Amino acid sequence: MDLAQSILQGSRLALARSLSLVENDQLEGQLVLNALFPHTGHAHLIGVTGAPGTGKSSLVNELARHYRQPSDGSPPRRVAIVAVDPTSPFSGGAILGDRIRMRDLSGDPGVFIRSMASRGALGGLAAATARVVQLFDAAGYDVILIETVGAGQAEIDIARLAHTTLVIEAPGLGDDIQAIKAGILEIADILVINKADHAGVENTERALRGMLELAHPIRRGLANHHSRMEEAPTPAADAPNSPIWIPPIRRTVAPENKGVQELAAEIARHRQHLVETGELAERNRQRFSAELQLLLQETLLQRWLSKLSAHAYQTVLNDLLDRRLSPRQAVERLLEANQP
Ligand SMILES: Nc1nc2c(ncn2[C@@H]2O[C@H](COP(=O)(O)OP(=O)(O)OP(=O)(O)O)[C@@H](O)[C@H]2O)c(=O)[nH]1
Ligand SMILES: [Mg+2]
Repeated sequence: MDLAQSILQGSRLALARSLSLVENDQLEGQLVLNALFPHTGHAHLIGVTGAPGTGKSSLVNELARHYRQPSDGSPPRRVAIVAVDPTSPFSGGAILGDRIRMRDLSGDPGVFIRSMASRGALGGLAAATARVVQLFDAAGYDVILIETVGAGQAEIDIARLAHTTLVIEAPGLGDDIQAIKAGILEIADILVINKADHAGVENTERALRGMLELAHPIRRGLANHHSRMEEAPTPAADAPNSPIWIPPIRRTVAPENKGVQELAAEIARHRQHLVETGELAERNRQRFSAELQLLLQETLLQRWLSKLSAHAYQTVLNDLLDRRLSPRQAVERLLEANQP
């Protein structure tokens, strides 16, 4: 039986093997993904990002436990956890730490934990994460939690992958305006103040609200409207299918499992919002369109370059260096010399 079939039948071994093939974009991995693609599109992708040490792994751990044993009587869901560290290749320690904290989940056949470390280009890491997530989706994992550390472009790329993005802050970090990156707030669907047992929660929440208003002026308008209308029932922004989602702020204490159930409810509410407003379909459309264009570019370029002689390229490059051709003219020259 081939790898794809084995994965569909629930083989963890086949999944683990394919994850490596897919992560490294090997031909065999591409074939597995091709075969499994019709089985994707069911999972809820949840991104968890924020500064180092804010408690992302602890929260991911608690959320996973929640989905495995829902306290609201809903059936348990299969959970995949993808821990991505784009910051450095020297992150073995942090990832090992995650593994240890997540040990209590590791005996559960309904949970699969995968760590991914930085390898070369950051764009490459986001693409590799996308492929790994696709594989988990096809393998029948209902919830895929993607943890990323840091606050750079890589997080934003990875967050684009997720349906629901949680940005985790902690008191003492969050009340320093410097520490709150507007860029990261813009990708937040839900803001979480973890370590709410620490002093300074109020300050952090106030700072976050302030930053949210700066980051989302339209939302601020609605939020102001909302607060002025406090007495009036059901302001527009609170309606379940309002087209505008105002990122809620939630407090948690991960090691005590405080606020986790409420956070999970907020995540479910966001998912429902995406479905009801048609935003989920629209996001999928945009994502696939971007992926299609990227692949098309890569493939066409590779194909075209493979027909170009090294000599022709060097000649034009020299003309460019000697300022006989501008970069644009150089491209035109190459296109003339190497008609598709
Ligand atoms: N007091 C308190 N400590 C917490 C809380 N959540 C996590 N911690 C502790 O904070 C430390 C960091 O937690 P992690 O879950 O590893 O944080 P992280 O954001 O995943 O860290 P990196 O992946 O290294 O960025 C650990 O020692 C946790 O036990 C919390 O709500 N309250
Ligand atoms: Mg972590």
